[in-house]
Amino acid sequence: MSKTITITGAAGQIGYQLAFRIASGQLLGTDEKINLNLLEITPALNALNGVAMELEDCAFSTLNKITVTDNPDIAFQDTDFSFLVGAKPRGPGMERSDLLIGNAAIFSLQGKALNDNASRDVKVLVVGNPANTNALIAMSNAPDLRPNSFTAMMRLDHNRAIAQLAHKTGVHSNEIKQMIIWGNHSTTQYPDINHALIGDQKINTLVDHDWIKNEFIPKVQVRGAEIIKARGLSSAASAASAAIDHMNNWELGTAEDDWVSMAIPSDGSYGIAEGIIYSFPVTCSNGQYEIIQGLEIDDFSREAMHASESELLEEKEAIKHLL
Ligand code: NAX
Repeated sequence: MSKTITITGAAGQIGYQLAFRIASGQLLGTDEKINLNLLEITPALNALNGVAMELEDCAFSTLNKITVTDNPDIAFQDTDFSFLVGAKPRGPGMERSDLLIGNAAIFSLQGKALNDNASRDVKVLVVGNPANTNALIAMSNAPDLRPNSFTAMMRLDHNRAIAQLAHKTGVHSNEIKQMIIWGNHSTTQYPDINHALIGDQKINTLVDHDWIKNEFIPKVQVRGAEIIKARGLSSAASAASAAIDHMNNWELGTAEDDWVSMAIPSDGSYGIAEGIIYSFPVTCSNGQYEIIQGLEIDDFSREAMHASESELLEEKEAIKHLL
């Protein structure tokens, strides 16, 4: 048996990291053979051919076949897992609404191509920004696929939050469980540690509220900008790693005593409006995700969760003609 995995924007920074890790078996394990479909825009095909040559040169035992294309219908043919990474970058002087509309065109086209060509059980992860609204557009253009096949990436934010908490409390990141990022992959996201644990101890009893509010939350929200300042380029290897974590947990399950943050179609849980792709804490098993229910939400959290919801509703309003 083999699985078909699509990466869009595969000649870009994140794509370049992702392709090699997936091809080497880090997504599905080394027993699964992989057909890799790599999509790019036409001017980047030459660079993409170079990526394909390097993939061949790795002689990975897990890599069955590589397809290089600028045609979404070919890229999504029978795809089981799709990483939608390629997106229009924000250029100088570009307004947020221009970015939304520029990307809406890409993601409506790719949504249609998924609808027409993908496996009916496809799992789609949108990484390209604005990721949540791009996922909504792709989902809306794929009426024959299940809406819950469409997700957007919050896992980098989730992992960043765990790393900051590990640093602060002096434990290994493995020991931190039940972190949550609510909302949009933007600076309105709400990193919520009210339920996070080290062993059976609540982390919010170990750190003070001022640190959470004035240092931790802003640090996680603007970590992407901090990386750009240091590296001169946006996060790429960490983003690819998070994308693999997201898809791996979705397909193969989350740890028994933990949950992860995934942006998924809201079902109204926690009073969040339906019809947006919003990040919730979820567990995964048997290839499905399920929202953790019944968490107590304090006033501070409620306000932060609604601010991010409002932003997503505004983004949706800006592209509603494409839904
Ligand atoms: P790059 O600019 O290095 O690569 C993007 C690639 O996508 C380019 O090679 C480009 O030719 C290609 N592309 C553009 N339009 C395409 C289309 N219609 N079909 C196929 N390919 C297309 O960007 P990179 O650093 O790889 O980042 C990719 C996206 O991830 C960006 O939108 C970025 O903002 C977003 N990110 C999202 C994150 C998240 O947590 N959700 C974190 C990391 C990252 O910033």
